[in-house]
Amino acid sequence: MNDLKVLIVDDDKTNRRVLKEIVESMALVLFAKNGQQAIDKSVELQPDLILLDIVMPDISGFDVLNQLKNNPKVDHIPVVFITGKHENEIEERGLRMGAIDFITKPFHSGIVQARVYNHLQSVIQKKLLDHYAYIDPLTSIPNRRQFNARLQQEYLHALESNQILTLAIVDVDNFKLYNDHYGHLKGDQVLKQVAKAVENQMKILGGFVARFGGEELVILMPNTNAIEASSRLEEIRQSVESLEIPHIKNISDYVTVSIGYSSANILQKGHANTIFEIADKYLYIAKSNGRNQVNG
Ligand code: GH3
Ligand code: MG
Ligand code: MG
Ligand code: MG
Repeated sequence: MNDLKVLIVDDDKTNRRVLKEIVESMALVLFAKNGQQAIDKSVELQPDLILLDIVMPDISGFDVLNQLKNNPKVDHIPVVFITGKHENEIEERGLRMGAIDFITKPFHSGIVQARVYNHLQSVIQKKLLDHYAYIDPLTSIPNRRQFNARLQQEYLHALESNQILTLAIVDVDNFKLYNDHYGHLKGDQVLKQVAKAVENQMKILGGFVARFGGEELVILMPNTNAIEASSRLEEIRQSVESLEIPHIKNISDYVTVSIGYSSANILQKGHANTIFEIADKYLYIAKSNGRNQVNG
């Protein structure tokens, strides 16, 4: 639980200190002294829960919540109002705006601690669900669901900024023969090693990698043209072969991959799926031309 972060937003120093004492056994405590700081720190530090005062000298807590709910980077972060305001209308307004709880001052420390604890339990559950929803269980890299979301995001970004987006499909060569000869459990180990190698290379080269399904990985490289893509993907291809995983049924002595890619100036294209289809076509050509190669 120690990797949880709670942002305490209050213009009053004493309030900040009292809340810190309540929260610090459960999470790392971050502070904001005013509304603008609350917004900036939420975006920058991505807290797991925000305890938000309402009356502050610059922006009110309501306006802070409104801005958080209108920013996709932070709209998911649960917010609890902690305030001296007691009117039912104000509590109703806060909850209707999307706050998950409303605590009035003066408060009882034990009750606040129990409430924060319960909210943090929900955060932990959600993180677990997100992990199951978006991470491939075999390779521990992002899965196809996460890739689909990322593709839409990168496609829109490329469109707005008039940049070239490269999409590549990486497919293990003669993998059915590998399984037939070495067994599926050994095959699983190979997929893990290949995924890790490609992911490590992408960390260096810049880009996003996911398991698309089966023995296929998919790569997104924002702001990358065909020439840059070609040399980076060649490095990826080599990094897999240089793992030197024996594969006596392959065209090389080792496990290899074929890669098809498409570097699209997608302003001219209608749909994100088009660049996937083009990459797939080049992958097919890489296979027909003898495998263990990059084609785009
Ligand atoms: P090519 O070089 O043309 O890509 O041939 P290939 O044998 O790799 O391609 P094919 O599509 O015929 O077979 C893919 C194989 O990948 C078949 C399937 O058993 C294997 N595979 C898919 N997912 C997994 C997995 O999670 N674990 C293991 N061990 N094998 C898998
Ligand atoms: Mg205040
Ligand atoms: Mg395949
Ligand atoms: Mg294959």
